[in-house]
Amino acid sequence: MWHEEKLYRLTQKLRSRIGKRSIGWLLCLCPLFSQGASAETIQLAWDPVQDGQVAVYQVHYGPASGQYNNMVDTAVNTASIQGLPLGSTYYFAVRACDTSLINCSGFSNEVSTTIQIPSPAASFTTNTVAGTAPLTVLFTDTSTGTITGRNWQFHDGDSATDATLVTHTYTVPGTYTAQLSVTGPGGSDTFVASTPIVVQPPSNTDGNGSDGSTGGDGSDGSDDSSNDGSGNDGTGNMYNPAPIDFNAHTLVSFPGQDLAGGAVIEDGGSTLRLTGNTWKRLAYPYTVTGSTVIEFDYRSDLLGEIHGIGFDNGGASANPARFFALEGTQDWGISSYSYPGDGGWVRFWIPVGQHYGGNFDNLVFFMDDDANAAGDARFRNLVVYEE
Ligand SMILES: [Ca+2]
Ligand SMILES: [Ca+2]
Repeated sequence: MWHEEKLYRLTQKLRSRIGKRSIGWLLCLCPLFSQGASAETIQLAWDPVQDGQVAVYQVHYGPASGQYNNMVDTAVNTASIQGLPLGSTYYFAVRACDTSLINCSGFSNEVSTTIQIPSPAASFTTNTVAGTAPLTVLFTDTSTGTITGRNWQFHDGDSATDATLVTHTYTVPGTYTAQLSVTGPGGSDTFVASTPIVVQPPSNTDGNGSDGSTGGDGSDGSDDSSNDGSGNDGTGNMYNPAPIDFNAHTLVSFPGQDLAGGAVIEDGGSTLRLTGNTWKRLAYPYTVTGSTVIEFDYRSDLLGEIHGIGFDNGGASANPARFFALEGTQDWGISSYSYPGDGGWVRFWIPVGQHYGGNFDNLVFFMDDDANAAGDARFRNLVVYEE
């Protein structure tokens, strides 16, 4: 008993002595939080204590201020703490101890941080990037991160949500740059395919006599290469005559509709741009048959009431059964061919002859926007041909 009591007193004395000396240890816990590849890993650093007695630092931490229910030891003045729940806030304080781990300093200042949830990174792959309409493409989501929502835009007017495997069929020939947007608790991300999907018209093997006029294709080589070149010229298909040179045509106001803004010819004649509330006709005598196709690049930067194109024979009124409405806030015209509305160029392939036929005098381009006179529409590399 005596020995035990003596030992106890001696221990208390030592503790007291070391403990008093330990009071002088001051720790500044620097709020150096960084998150590594594994986002839930937190790095901490603090000023070292310049005292030979200090053998270990204890980092105490927990999900509430002053309530530290976790602790890690380290011999140096930094620590890496792993496995913290994403989105939670944690509080940290450090103290220095001697080798006994009994004699320790008080806690340093407390610091806290919220464990950030990493933003998802969107990406996808496709099983093909080219083919003949109708072209069915399998899209596979390869995004990373925590994802709670997906939005697929195929840019032919169709979209899909949520699924990680999506099959989409492009029925209208053209060049489509699909994109996937993902969202999660850490944010959102959008991935735009680096390689567009080129959908070619159904192969034309009937040796249509009108193809002989396609000798002029050379003049549109530069334009085609950025849009539908791989679909058209690459295959040597002769379905595509030279596009309209708008500079070679006279634009005529459509009665009662050509009210604001105007028409500008761009790209050396290959593009007609309408702005405001503008309708234009140009003389283009053509007999629309069951095989007639009108094909063009289209782009809009500002949405108006009706954006579109069609044939007509003059006159004072617009017949909605003749005009294709590509987009707009007004429900008017043939709306089977839709622009996705993202501001980029989209190739349209419209089988006009499947909607109407007969002899026509004009092509009509319209950018109707009576309310705001603020629309924008561009038509480029336009061709009319027999399929
Ligand atoms: Ca109008
Ligand atoms: Ca209108």
